[in-house]
Amino acid sequence: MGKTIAQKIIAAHLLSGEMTAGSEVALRIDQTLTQDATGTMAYLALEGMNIPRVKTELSIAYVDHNTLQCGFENADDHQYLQTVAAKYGVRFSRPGNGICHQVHLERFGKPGKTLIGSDSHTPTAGGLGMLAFGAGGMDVAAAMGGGAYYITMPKMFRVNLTGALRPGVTAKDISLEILRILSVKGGVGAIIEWGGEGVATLSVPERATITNMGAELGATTSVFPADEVTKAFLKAQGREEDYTPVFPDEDAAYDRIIEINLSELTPRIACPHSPDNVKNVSDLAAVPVNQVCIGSCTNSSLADLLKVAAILKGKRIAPSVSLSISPGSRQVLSMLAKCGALEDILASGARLLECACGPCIGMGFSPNSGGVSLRTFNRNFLGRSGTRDGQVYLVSPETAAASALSGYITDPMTLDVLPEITMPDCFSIDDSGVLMPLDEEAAKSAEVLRGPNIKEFPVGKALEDGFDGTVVLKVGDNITTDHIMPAGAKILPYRSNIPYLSKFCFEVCDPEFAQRAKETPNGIVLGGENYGQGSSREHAALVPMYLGVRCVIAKSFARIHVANLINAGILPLTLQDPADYDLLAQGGRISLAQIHEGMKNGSLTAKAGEKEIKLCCQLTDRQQSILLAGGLLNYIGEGGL
Ligand code: MIC
Ligand code: SF4
Repeated sequence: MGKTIAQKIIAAHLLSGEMTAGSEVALRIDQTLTQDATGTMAYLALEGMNIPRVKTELSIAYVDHNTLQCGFENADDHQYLQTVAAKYGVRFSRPGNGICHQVHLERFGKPGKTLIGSDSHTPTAGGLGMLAFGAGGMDVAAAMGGGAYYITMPKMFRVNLTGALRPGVTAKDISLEILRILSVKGGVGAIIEWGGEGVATLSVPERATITNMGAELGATTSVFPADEVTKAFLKAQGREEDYTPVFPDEDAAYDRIIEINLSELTPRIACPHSPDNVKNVSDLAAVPVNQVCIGSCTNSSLADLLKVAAILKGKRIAPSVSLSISPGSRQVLSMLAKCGALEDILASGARLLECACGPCIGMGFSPNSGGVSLRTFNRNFLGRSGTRDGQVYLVSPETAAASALSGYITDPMTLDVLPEITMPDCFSIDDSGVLMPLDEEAAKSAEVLRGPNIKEFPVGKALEDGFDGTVVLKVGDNITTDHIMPAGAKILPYRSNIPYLSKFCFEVCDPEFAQRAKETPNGIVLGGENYGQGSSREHAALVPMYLGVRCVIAKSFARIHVANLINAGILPLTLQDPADYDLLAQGGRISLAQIHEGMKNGSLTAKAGEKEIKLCCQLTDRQQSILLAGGLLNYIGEGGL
């Protein structure tokens, strides 16, 4: 039987394991990326592994999340990242050079290669035909050190695209449509491959918008074929030699096939507070808008911003609207400036922000109280914008620009003329924002600079055979890592300072949580479906571990988060009967016994008073050993890389 794209790339990188859905496979990783908000912990972990140089073909440390520098903290972290990268053989993308996924797409991604990144949107590179995964920082550190990356072999979904998009309908609308079809947990355990005749009509950045938002489906990753369009993109980036064709076999088998006719699609909008709460833009027309933000790793390419500039050209934004534009990279910004499009954007009244994540992660530009904010981003989780009652909607750049002009949610298909844009044959290339590491000799004596904001990496404790715990928090379905460990301008500077960060754990759900967890020995968190969806931040596991959480019991888990829990030494258990969720209450006592035996058998029984609760504990041998050691760092310390 033929192979899918993902199966071909996995087979070419397979270090161990069976390629049957549900089994664990170990993959050789060609490239890694980190960003600053997760990178500090990743490099602290790498330093702890005693490996003098990274062993990958290419590793890059980007600085794009924490660029406000409201105090010494961010600047300290940047300095640490720059010096640790130089010493360990990692390239360093300076603050202002752009958002990791956009820069990686432009300058470094390669079809047919594997990439892991300490950011959940690393699958963006799937737009180039690369197999790219989001992962926790410790897993990225292990891959930098030459270790394998372990995934559960996913099912294969295929989305067949037919027809072609009509003017005003965009790749973002395709992303939102698939979220409408599958929901935020519909991609869990699957790789999504995009195919069909409609693929040839989409540029690489458009494909990347779609693979980027595969993260919102919970998918392991998403990937497009690498074809003539990919080759032309790489050629325009001056790196045609990086092209390799990547296609599925004609007779590749998929577990599920979904059809989308591009010609029938209309502009879509995700309503608060979930990316799968999708409606037609036309159904919300006339909703007044306070703020519009254009940018993020989903929609900040040159083509996106040229379209925005063309819609804004010669017009002024509505007085009631504040519009921000964050170009995805310095390449995008300088090309906008050279061709005059930047002038059209500025003349419309827009505010230009740095080439960074910015408002997407609540680093500035929070909406007003209860304000309606239209964003071209990928996440609209409660409170993520920095304004708890902000009403964040996700839209395409075209919908965003049209709405900024009118002051109301506006379907771009209603605009009189929709601009045609032509892409340059050559992008302007200047890699001076990416610093090369020191050579091996110089690296030996190079100092790594650590400011007072860099605290020690917390390590877990070995998992005992049994303990009595307390449910310190009970939460519902689809809890995101933004609930567990919020980000935003006030907290993000402390990503390398777990003790300080811990004060804000679960703040969105329960401001008392941190104090209570600290005072309660053997805390247990009880969650619903898809617990830990969203980002790859391992802080959402390290911080609860630091606060004494030993175990999370949920109806189901999101892929990256469950790996992070294990890496932090927290036992993840699922309820065999989801109805038992109702039997357990916050504050209730739970006894776990014969855990070690239970891990081997895949199930164990917990006692909650008189009740017996059956729990699943499907862990590979490797995961069991990590938990027994008290987390990945201890396990590696015992020779487990
Ligand atoms: C996000 O979009 O949520 C982030 C911020 O990029 C995170 C990483 C982090 O929390 O640092 C992600 O997506 O993994
Ligand atoms: Fe940055 Fe937002 Fe993309 Fe996360 S989703 S990498 S915060 S732009």
